[in-house]
Amino acid sequence: MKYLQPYHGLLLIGGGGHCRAVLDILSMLALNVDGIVDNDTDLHDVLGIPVVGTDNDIPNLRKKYDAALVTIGQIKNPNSRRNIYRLLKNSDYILPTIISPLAHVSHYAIVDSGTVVMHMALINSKACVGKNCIINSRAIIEHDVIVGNHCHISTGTILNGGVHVGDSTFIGSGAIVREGVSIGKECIIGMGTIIKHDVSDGCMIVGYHE
Ligand code: JB2
Repeated sequence: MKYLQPYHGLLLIGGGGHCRAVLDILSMLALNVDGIVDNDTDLHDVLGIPVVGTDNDIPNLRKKYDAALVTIGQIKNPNSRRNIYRLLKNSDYILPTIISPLAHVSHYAIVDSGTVVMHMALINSKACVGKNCIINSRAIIEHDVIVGNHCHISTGTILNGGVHVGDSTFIGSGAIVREGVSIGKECIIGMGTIIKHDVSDGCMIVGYHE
């Protein structure tokens, strides 16, 4: 089945591994991608989709493409994703919300624009996820969780009920956050970390946070 595409021309910004994973979701949704923007001028196509320019071309490409999505991944530094998101907004692109058909997003949850919810992720009732986030494969965002803008909740992470995550925070694969805990903005939580207590803005935590 082809979903109704509510815009003409979709660009993906960043043509690496994360982009290829997003392309898999878009193909399941039967949504066309019309071009990739990547700063690597040696990259000519991604899974058959042409690279049509670099970031310098983004404002001009708006004449041809209505919508765009940031598909640069994010491990330790949110800056590229955040800057490109702002450039896209300032250039007047539509930033769609993309939800894998293999994910479950509660009817009572909110997921904001430019965010991708990847295969097998769960976003439960009354959860709220901000703009330009990656909710990666098999992440669990439980009821009443709030995730800010520009966050990457990585593969298999568990955010239990009522957890708050500030803007631009990265939470690595398989991390588990106790219910009700608040994690500040611009934090880096390493892969597999168990978080039992609140974390202040800008902290990097790896291992076990008692
Ligand atoms: O500022 C940029 C920019 N920075 C890197 N603008 C544009 N337009 N493109 C940029 N890129 C491009 O993103 C690189 O040239 C490269 O093609 C791509 C990054 O690819 P890579 O495969 O190294 O990483 P990724 O960001 O797609 O994926 C990371 O994050 C995902 C969430 C990986 O760590 C994955 O394993 C992870 N699943």
